[in-house]
Amino acid sequence: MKTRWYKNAVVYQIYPFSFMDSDNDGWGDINGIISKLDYIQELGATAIWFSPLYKSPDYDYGYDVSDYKAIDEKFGTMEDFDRLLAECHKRDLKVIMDMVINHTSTEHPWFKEAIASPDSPYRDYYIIRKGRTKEGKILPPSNWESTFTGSAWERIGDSEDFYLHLFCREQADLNWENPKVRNEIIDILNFWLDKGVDGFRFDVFNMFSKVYPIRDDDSKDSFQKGAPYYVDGPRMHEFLKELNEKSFSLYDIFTVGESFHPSAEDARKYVRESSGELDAIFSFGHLDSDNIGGKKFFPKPFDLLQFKKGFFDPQRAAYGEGWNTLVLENHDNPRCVNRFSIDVRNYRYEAATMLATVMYMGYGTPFIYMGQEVGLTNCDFKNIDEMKDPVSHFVYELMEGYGMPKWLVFRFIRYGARDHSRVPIAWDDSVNGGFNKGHTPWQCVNPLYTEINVKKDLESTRSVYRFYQKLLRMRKKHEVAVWGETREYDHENRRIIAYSRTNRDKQLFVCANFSKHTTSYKLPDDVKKYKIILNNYEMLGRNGQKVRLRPYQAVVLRF
Ligand code: TEU
Repeated sequence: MKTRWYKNAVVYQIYPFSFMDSDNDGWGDINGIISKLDYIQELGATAIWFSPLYKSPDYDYGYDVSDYKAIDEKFGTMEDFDRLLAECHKRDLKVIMDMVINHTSTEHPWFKEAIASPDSPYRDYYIIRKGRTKEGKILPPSNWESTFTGSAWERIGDSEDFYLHLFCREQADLNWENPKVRNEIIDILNFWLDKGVDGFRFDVFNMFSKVYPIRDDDSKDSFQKGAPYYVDGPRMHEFLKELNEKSFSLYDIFTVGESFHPSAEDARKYVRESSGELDAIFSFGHLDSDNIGGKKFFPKPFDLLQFKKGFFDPQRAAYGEGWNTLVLENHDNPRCVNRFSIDVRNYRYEAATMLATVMYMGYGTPFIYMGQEVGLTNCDFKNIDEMKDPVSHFVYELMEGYGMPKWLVFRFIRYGARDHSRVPIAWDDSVNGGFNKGHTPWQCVNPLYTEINVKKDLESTRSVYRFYQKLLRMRKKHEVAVWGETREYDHENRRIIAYSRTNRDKQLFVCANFSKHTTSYKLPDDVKKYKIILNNYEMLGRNGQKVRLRPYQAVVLRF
């Protein structure tokens, strides 16, 4: 029976490499996570999503899985995991596993077998095609581009064959057309579900189905070459329905898919309860409001109207038919207080609490990325060598190849790098920010750790963590915050975001100033008599229907 518990849930995301290193070897680990579960529970989270804990050679830090049924040694053992699961459940924290099944590591035994011989039955587990010969040269089977730059095809040794990889060359795309592959995946999902995990986050799920036969992408406006042939492919809905029938529907779980630039129509179908596919997806439209064309490394001044569209559209699409997610940060994005043209130097607390209010009063399940709850900031990387994410390096090489000066390239990389959110969590001002006892961490610590850390935040009178607690408690208390319909007001306003949540006779109104200038805002006529139930400042300036919102001020009114 499906209770759909996820609708009332608050999910906390952990990137295990960098959360807590209990054995002082430089890597975060499962025992470290267990030692911090009370902290997560007290925040108000009710579920944890773990970025991959499986065995991996870490070309893409866990997102290249070489054994889906094993815990990677650096994180611990399967016994440690079982204990983690039990400790989470003891605290009423659900456990959501990351499932990276668009591709496997090239070190996965299936792939090794596949390339060992052209007659291997595993050959058809992957997407392997003959290259094209032109003027004596062997070229890739199509002009498709990898999300991580360059061709999406890698040649197998000196044969004429290539395999498809939409990410790193060490991440080979699985052939979902092959029913054996789908059965293997269902077996993996049910292995974890039988252990008692409570759900999955599916990595780039809307790339599972590709258009065949493989062909060149000749369109001029593709997000990246080939995307029309590997995003929202023709069998997507069918594949999800099959997983649902043979796995998800047999358990009371939450399934959330990370979508890659989905079409509005497909996005709606993926989450519609009557479709029987996924429970929710992540949409990142609002996070593209400070970059050019969805490309993270290319800055543009923050566009609040674009943020609003990306924030409200998925809520409207899901309301009444399916479910939505609310995301400000994850392991693929810089810290939110450093984005959206925010003056983080002067208003870190105000901006962190304003963003949380705007985001988590929306319709959908809140997702909070580790460290976000204390307003951690981007890392002041000094050079590219301090960055571990392969994407930062690929894009660096690409831009340098265009002849751009190194200092400029590095500025672009620093703007969008995934590394910012992947540095070890600063727990306090001791060595390595309390991440461990002094062993050099796999990734440098944010040099700001003595200034900005969890301990300091908890001790401060302006604690971001305490504000999050208040906000999440309020969400729990006012059911309308979970179930209410969202209605946007004054879309054209370039400083203020405003919306109501309504559920029968219960109504909330949220308004926030996204700028560092005090700004007046006239409340809608129906918001006449109200009570302030949340405010990230002590006071709210009022004059009749007008409110004066200070820099990054956000309020929630009950009316
Ligand atoms: O991300 C998919 C993805 O497309 C974005 O991460 C984005 O393309 C990337 O940040 C480049 O800017 C998922 C995972 O979240 C990510 O960590 C993995 O690297 C990727 O899939 C491949 O598994």
